[in-house]
Amino acid sequence: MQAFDLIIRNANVVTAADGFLCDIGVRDGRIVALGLGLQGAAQEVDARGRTVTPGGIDSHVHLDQPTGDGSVMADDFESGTRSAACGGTTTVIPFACQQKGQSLRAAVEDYHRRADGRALIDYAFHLIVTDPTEDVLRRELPELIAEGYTSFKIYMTYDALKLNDREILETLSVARAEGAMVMLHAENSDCIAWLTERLLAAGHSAPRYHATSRPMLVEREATHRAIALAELVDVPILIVHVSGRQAIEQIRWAQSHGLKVYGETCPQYLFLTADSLGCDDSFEGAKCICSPPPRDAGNQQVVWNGLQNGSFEVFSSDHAPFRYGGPDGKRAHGETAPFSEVANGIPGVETRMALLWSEGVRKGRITPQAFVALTATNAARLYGLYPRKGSIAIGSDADLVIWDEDLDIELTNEMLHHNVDYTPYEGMRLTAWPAMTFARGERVWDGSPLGEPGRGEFLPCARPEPAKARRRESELPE
Ligand code: DUC
Ligand code: ZN
Ligand code: ZN
Repeated sequence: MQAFDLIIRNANVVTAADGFLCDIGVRDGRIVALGLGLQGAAQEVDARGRTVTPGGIDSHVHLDQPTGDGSVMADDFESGTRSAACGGTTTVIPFACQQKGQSLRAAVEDYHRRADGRALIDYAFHLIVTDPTEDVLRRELPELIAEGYTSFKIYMTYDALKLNDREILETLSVARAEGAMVMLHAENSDCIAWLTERLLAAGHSAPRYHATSRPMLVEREATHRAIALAELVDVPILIVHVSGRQAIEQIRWAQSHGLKVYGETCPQYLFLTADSLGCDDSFEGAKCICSPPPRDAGNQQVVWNGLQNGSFEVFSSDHAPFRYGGPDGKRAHGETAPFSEVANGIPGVETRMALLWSEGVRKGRITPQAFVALTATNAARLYGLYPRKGSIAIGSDADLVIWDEDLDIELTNEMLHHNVDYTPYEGMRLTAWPAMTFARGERVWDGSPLGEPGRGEFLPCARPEPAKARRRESELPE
C-alpha cells in the first residue's frame, strides 16, 4: 500500500499565520504529512511555483431557502456547492430558516431534506430564529445547539423574519447560556418602512431607490443597538454584511471597549456602489438589489481599510441567487414591480475567492495570510469547525486550492457554474483563479467541475472558541 493517496508537491503553502514551501501528503481525505521529499502516493500533483491555500469556507450563503414571497432561489445544494467548488470554496454554511409559527426542529429537518444527497462539498447549517417562543428558547434551541447547530442569525428587519429588541435580548441570553454564536442583520426596520412609503408615494419605485430607502444611517443605528443589546446580555455577536464607514465605526468602538463584536463584509461592498443599481429608472438595476445596499467609493475604501486593520473577521459572499430573467427570480412581481417587492440578494459564491485574491492580494492591499484568515480560518474558528476546516495542518481535512496566477481575464457569467443568469461582477478583470480545488483530498475542480452530488457531508459544529471571561450574573455594564 502507498503511504499517501495524494501528494501535492512543491506547494507554496499559505496559512493564516505562515508561508512555507513543502509537499502535502494526503490519506483518507486528511492531511497526514507536510514536508519536503515525501514519497509514495497513488497520485501526485506538482504545484511548483504555485500558491496553495486552505479551501474557502463561505460562512454566509443562501441555498434553496424558501422565501415566502413568490420568488425562488436559483441555486439548490447541487448547483450552489458545485459553483462554490469551482471558485475554490470547500465548505459552505447556509441557513435553516424558521418560518414564523414553525418549530425550529421542523425547519432543520426540512433543510436536511433539501441538502441530503445533493452537495458536492461539505456543509454545516446556521439557524435563523424568527419566532422565539418559550419552547424555542427553553428547549429547541439548547437541544439543537448541543447537536451541532451552534450559530444562528437574527434579523432586525424584514417583516417575516425580524425580532423586536425584547425578543433579541431573550434570544441572545440563550446564546450566552449555551455558548452559541449569533449573527445579526442590522438595519432599522421602521426607518426603512417609513422611507419606502415616502419614496413610493413620490413615484420613486425603480430599483435604484432601494439604496435610498436603506441609507447608511439605518445600518449604523441598528448596528449600535445590536452592540448595546449584546453588551447588556454579555455575549459575543457577529454583525453580518457590513457595508460601510458608519457601521464599521460602531464595531471599532465596541472592539476598542473590549466587547467581542465581530464583523463580516462581502464582495458587494468592495466592488459595487449604489450606482450599480442604475442611474436611470430601468429595471436592470434589480440585478444588484441586496441588503444592505452597496454604498459609494468612499465607503468601499473604508471597507478595504477594515479588511486591512482587523476590523473584519470574515469575508463571505452572502450568495442569495435569483435569476434576472424568468418568472420566479427578480421579476417574480413583474418588471415594473417597485424596488420594495424585488427579491433581495445577489450571487457570489463562485467569485468571492478570486475577486479578493485578484483585487486584495495581487494588488498588495492585503497579505496572503490575511486572505486565508478572512476567507477560511476565522470562519472555521467562529463557527466551531476548526481545526478540521480552515487550515493546512496535520490532521485537517485536505481542503485545498492550488492557485493559477498566470492570468489576466475578464470575468463573464459564462465562466460560472451557478444557476443564475448574471453576475454583478461581469467585466471585472481577474488575475487569479483556482487551478484546482480539492475537497477532502478529492479533486472537485481542475478547469472542469468534478465530483458527484452527495459526496459533501453535513458537518455538526462545535461551540465557538471561548471568546473571553464572562461577567458575573450580578454585574451590569457601566
Ligand atoms: N440580504 C439578506 O439579508 N439576505 C439575503 C440577501 C440580502 O440581500
Ligand atoms: Zn442579512
Ligand atoms: Zn444573507
